[in-house]
Amino acid sequence: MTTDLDSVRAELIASVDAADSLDALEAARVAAVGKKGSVGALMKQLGALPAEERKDFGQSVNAVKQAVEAAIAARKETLESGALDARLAAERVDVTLPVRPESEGRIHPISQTIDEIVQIFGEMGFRVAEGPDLENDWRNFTALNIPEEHPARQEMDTFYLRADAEGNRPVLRTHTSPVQIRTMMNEAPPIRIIAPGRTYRSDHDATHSPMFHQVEGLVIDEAIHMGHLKGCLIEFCRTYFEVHDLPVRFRNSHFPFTEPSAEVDIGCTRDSGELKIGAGDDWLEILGSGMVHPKVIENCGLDPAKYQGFAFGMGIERIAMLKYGIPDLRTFYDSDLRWLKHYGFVPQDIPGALGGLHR
Ligand code: 2U9
Repeated sequence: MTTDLDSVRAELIASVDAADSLDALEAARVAAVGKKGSVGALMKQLGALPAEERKDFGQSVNAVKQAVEAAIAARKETLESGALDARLAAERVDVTLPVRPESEGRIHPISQTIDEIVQIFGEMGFRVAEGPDLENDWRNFTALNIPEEHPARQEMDTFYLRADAEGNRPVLRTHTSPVQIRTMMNEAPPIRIIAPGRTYRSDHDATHSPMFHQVEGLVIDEAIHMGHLKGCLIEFCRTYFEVHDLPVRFRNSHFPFTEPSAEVDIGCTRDSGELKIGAGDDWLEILGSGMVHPKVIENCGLDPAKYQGFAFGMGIERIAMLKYGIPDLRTFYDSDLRWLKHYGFVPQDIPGALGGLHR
């Protein structure tokens, strides 16, 4: 019995052309020209043929094999370019779309301001230090050279918790200074840190909130002097307010934890009630500062004859209000989404030397 090679070839080519994926094509290839495929089965018939027919039959089977292989190669090319087209269509990028759709969420101005402050001092070599909101009396007052009879210690100004068995009353920290005390007690100089965070004072009116945010800074090393304090804080004020020639003034002041102490003012104008930061005939208080009191250095176990340093502190709400024109302190804590949409920042507003005002 001789097989009708034309119809076998037609059948195999049809099965190749019917393959609709590269996997299906491979299955058709194995069935047609694979080791145990149809063409192989035809070759096995050779032995049963009379000797004079073998050559012709063998050549015809080979021709079938070649035709099927050509069909496989052609189909493969078609399927591969189809797969590429499908992938290109699926991964199509419309380069005319905006870079990113504007996100719904907003960064709170307090977070944005802290990020900006961290960025500016970070570039000067400061790192961020943190501590708990609940502190002991020693770290919040005593170590800072704040005397027992100081008004800040009174119930009127400070939130105290119930006393423990030994009579110690935990206190909601009234400034972030205990973070600097912890750092001085635990780390060896040189120290260069800023401590942003929540602080608490028993005070509530249009310009005071019982919880507010501060950032304080501390530098301790050998031979630190007032020149370092001035250079550092002038640089901060000019970078934060984005006014490169902003006038900065150091005014004599007094704090228990620094000696000498200075309050820092920046130049401004107040024309017809509108405040404008920059060169002008008026001054605006921005922060407090001073050389760390030798007693504070000693309280933390360091030798004040060897180590000196400077410290500073500022209210974050206050400097956020001044930079971003937010008129009312109380609105910071209202969780009003319309307010946040107006004063908040989109996540792409990455704080940096060029960030902030130019939106
Ligand atoms: C240590 C030593 C010294 C931190 C300082 C001020 C001056 C200051 C106020 C600004 C406005 C607090 O938010 S505010 O009410 N702060 O004027 N803070 S020096 O001095 C320190 C801190 C820690 C160990």
